[in-house]
Amino acid sequence: MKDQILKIKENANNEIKNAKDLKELNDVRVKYLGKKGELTAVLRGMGALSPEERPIIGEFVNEARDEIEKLIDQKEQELKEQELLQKLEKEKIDITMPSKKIPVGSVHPITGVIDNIKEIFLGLGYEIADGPDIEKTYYVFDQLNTPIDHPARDLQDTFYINDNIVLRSQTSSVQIRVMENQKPPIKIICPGAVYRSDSVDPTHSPVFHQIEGLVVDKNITMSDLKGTLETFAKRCLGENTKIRFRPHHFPYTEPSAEVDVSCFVCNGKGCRVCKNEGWIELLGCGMVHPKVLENCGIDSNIYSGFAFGFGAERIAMAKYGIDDMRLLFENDVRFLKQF
Ligand code: 2NM
Repeated sequence: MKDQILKIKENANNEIKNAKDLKELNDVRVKYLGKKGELTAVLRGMGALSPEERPIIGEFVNEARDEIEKLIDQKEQELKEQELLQKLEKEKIDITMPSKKIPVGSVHPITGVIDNIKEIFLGLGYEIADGPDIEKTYYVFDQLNTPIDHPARDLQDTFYINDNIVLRSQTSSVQIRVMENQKPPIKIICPGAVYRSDSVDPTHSPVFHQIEGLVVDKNITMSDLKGTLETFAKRCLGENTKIRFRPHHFPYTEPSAEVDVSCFVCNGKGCRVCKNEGWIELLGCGMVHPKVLENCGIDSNIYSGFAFGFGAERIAMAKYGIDDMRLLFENDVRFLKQF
């Protein structure tokens, strides 16, 4: 019987050694140590032995069993390590390979222009004010000294929600709200979308973006307005930029003016961008009408102010030489990725 056990051990040993993977090793385990395994069969056959032989053979079987178990455990360890190494080898990544490029967008030219303008005015000590796009006619017209029969209130120019509510046609409504709620000194800019019932063409869009500025304090004069706009024009369009004022009329400012800037493309000589004028119309401005100040509860004998407004699209078009405003709204990536 001892010989039989030795033979089993030897066979088990060989098969363990030759097991190529964990599955084969497990088959060996079952074959020798399992319930129906060869060593178990030997134990079962021990009933036929004499009482003297039984403990001796029993111990011999147990030793063989321990040995086989130990060998299987060792082999299992080896195979596991081997498999791990193979797995690591197979999954190795080359961290020096160039990465896949993740496409990222770019800032829209209008957003870029507005950000740039905000930065310039923040640098001059202004705060940024915000307000609703859907606005009461009270803030868009009445408070701005725009009487009920004024052409700006025309159904043809303004999108009416009802008699008293419109899509704002300018961001001055935000400035009225600030003047009603805040005592001077006031120094703000109001960037935002505005809406006018225009048909789409190269220079018009029913939605565009405005930046309006307002300063109210004691002793604010037209020279403050001129200095501010000159500084702004230079920082926005280049240090060589000149500005000129032309008289104009707005109901909410007196006096009022339109401001042109010297063409920053040709320096005033005349080119495609300025249509050979040498000058580009940039913005409207003026000294806030005393009636507007009084409407907001600001004493016009103590305080005065200036205000100005311009379109972001106009600036973007001039700055980047864009000749059709529609390009700014179509959002064709082939256009947008140039900025
Ligand atoms: C412009 C032109 C001129 C303006 C006036 C006011 C307010 F609220 F103070 F009356 N805000 N903005 C103004 C003045 C806007 O845009 C072309």
